[in-house]
Amino acid sequence: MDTIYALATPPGKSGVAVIRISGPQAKTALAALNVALPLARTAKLATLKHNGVDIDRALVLWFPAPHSFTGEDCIELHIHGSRAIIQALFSLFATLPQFRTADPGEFSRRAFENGKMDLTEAEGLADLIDAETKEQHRLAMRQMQGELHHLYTSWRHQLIESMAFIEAYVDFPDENLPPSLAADFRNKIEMLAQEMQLHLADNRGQRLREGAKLVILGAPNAGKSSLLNYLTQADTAIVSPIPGTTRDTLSAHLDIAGYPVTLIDTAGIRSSSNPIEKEGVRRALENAKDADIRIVLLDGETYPQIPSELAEYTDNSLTVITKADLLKPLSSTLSISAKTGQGIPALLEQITQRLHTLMRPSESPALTRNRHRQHVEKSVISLLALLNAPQNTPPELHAENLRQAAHAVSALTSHIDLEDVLDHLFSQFCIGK
Ligand SMILES: Nc1nc2c(ncn2[C@@H]2O[C@H](COP(=O)(O)OP(=O)(O)O)[C@@H](O)[C@H]2O)c(=O)[nH]1
Ligand SMILES: [Mg+2]
Repeated sequence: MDTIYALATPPGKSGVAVIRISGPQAKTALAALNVALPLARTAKLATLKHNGVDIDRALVLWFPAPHSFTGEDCIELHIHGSRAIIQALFSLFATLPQFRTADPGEFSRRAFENGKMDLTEAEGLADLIDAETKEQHRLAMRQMQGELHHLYTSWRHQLIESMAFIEAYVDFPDENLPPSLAADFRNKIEMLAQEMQLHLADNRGQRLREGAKLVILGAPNAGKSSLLNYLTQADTAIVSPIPGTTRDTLSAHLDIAGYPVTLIDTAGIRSSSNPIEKEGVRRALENAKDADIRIVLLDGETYPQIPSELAEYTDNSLTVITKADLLKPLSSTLSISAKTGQGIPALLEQITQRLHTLMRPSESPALTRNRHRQHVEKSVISLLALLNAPQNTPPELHAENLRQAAHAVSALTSHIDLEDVLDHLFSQFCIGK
């Protein structure tokens, strides 16, 4: 097994940088730097020195196996974040036997291989590093701390228990299950299948991880680009009094009340003979179709006329009148101004309500990836096959369905024929993680 090393902090200049070293030869790095092994898991200030040259004064930490992030012998060097220091250390490590630089995610992969975390916890860690908003952060923490691990492990135990129960009858072909036990057994499986189906029906975790898509629609000149610019606090889109200025879709990432949102500005909807504008309108309508939230803007200057092309999009959308600064106060419909900001807090409040519905995490653990969905679906299919089997089905067949269900659930957390899944997951990490 190679000993691997990498910068665990971002490259470049910084006050402090951390180098991680993991593997059976990790100790030799300290020997090469003339540093005596510190007490386990205790920070020690030391001068790193090689061939008589002082390289840095650093904090040195020693984590002997198995009590380390990877489960292997690990060393952390908290050095000054200087390119020259990093380079000096890396060129030294390159000369040490069985040392090499780590691949992306290799530390986490070793932690997984050594049983320090299961697959869902590793995914949680990846999501935690990628988290950009408060709610994503909370969700990733829950997963990293083992929420899905506990749920899926408990499912697996229940399935294995049921399997053992059924297999006890496989060896006695003349005996049928006593009816009361059979009912009990069915009940258990039914409840488990139901719990899995509820888990599948809740897509808030997945949404939160991926973010919601919010599309702004409206006639040309309604004030769509002005709203995008106002919400992003930047000149993201060109604003002009010329109708048809925005022809392509523009997008920006926003954090609204802790939820990740991709805001999309579109070309104004109208019939046009200009092929470029036509394409813009087509893209706008396509985006409108799979939007999680649609905001339809009605131009305050022409309100209450609603362009007929927009009528079919006002259902199920937030309908908002623009240019409120030019209007007398309106009571019923929400009106906003991108010039003065009036009405925008109320609009954000309505958007937030919808985001809560789409993504607010519940008490029960939520799946966060398609990978989870696929395995849980497989497991449910096997359980339903069991439940729908005819009365006189031999116990072997029940056992086989349970085995398949358990296999699918095991794949959620552990190492089962999924080398490609592992490669994919761990390669998404940055180097040093
Ligand atoms: N008075 C006023 N003018 C606005 C407001 N929002 C947009 N406009 C003007 O309306 C015109 C069209 O705006 P724009 O954002 O480009 O509309 P889009 O075509 O829907 O993207 C521009 O001249 C803007 O300055 C507003 O809230 N108040
Ligand atoms: Mg525009």
